[in-house]
Amino acid sequence: MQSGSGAPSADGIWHSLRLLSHPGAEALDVLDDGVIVVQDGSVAWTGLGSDLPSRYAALPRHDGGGALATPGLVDCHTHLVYGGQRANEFAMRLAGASYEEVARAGGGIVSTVRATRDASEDELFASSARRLQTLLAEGVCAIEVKSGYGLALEHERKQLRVARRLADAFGVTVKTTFLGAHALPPEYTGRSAEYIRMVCEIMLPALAREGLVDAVDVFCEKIAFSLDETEQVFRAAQALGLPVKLHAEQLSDMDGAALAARYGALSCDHIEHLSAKGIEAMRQAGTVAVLLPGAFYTLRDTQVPPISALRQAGVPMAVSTDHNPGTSPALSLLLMVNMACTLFRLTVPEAVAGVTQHAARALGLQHSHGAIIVGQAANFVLWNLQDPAELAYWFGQRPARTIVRQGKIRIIDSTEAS
Ligand code: DI6
Ligand code: FE
Repeated sequence: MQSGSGAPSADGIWHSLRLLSHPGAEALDVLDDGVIVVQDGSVAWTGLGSDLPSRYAALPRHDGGGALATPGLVDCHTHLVYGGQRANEFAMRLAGASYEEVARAGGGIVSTVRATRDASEDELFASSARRLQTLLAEGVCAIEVKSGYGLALEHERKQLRVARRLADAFGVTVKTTFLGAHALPPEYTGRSAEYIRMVCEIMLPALAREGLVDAVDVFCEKIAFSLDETEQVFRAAQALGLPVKLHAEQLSDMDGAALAARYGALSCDHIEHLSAKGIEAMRQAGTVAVLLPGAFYTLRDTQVPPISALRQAGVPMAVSTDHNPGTSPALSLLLMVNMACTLFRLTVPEAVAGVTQHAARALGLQHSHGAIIVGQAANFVLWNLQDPAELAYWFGQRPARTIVRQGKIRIIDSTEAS
């Protein structure tokens, strides 16, 4: 695995590809004899080999050998930067405790807050970098990273700074999301209103001023923040010109999705308990539904998100790891693709669009990521797979053969490199 600076340039003609340049939720249309031309790290041209314009003829050639090629994957919901781990809670849940019970017993998010506050920025960078590398090796080229385990200005800043450093160090697109309203920190017990005021008036404006915030999220839930508190945070985000997203209707229907849609949310995430009203509001607002099967699986949830209603309404569905130490210690986006099909009954094209085009849209990156787009930085993956359905079918494989990220060649599977 190569990090940011030293990786070789991907410039040249990538030919003999079976090219899936724009994964659509309806069908995965593969172009045989596909070509991607990369110049100065960007996609200069893409299409059929027989149509390749002669002006590119002198560029170096990279033989795809008939490999399936897709856009780089996008993991649009993660809590990647945190201290410690919570394997003890896994055992508690196996013994019968619910997520809410674990949280009420002083575990849960707040225990990760302690470990995150105790960690230095460099320690957080080192532990997050290891996790990021695992995701990147599978073909992730853009990732969202949330704060929300600091819950105090200096510690939220530390998390977001680590996210920015990861982007530079690994040459990967990172979108940062401020999730100061993730849980009530222990020092604010019984003073939720005061904490939210601090989030809106102090933390968010300061971090936004420092250029650390690309979007704002809230955990709207009975064990977290109310609808009213959520709206206060959204208003503060709006005043700063920042887009919002929401952890909505994961454990109960809080009517959060409709509120988020009113604020033009990029996405509503989890949404197991999403109502018909919420779906209609999301449809009207163009809000993406982000499905998180890793959390559903870990919590042994039984309430499946309303997939067929979302499909019928034409709400774009994305799929993500929700990587976090409590409810989704998942470091494989392709496993989430498989689970989205098996547990949520997504079709294969829906699940693949869910980690490419629709995931990009959930981050406001649809004009640069999630498809192979002329004029944008080259982010694509060549796979050791025949059929695009294999992206959803296998689990536990590392099928990426070659990864081009930000115009550079990041890995070449040693069995394929010659
Ligand atoms: N929903 C989740 O699934 C995670 N955060 C959230 O708002 C859980 C975070 C944790 O348990 O640490
Ligand atoms: Fe989450």
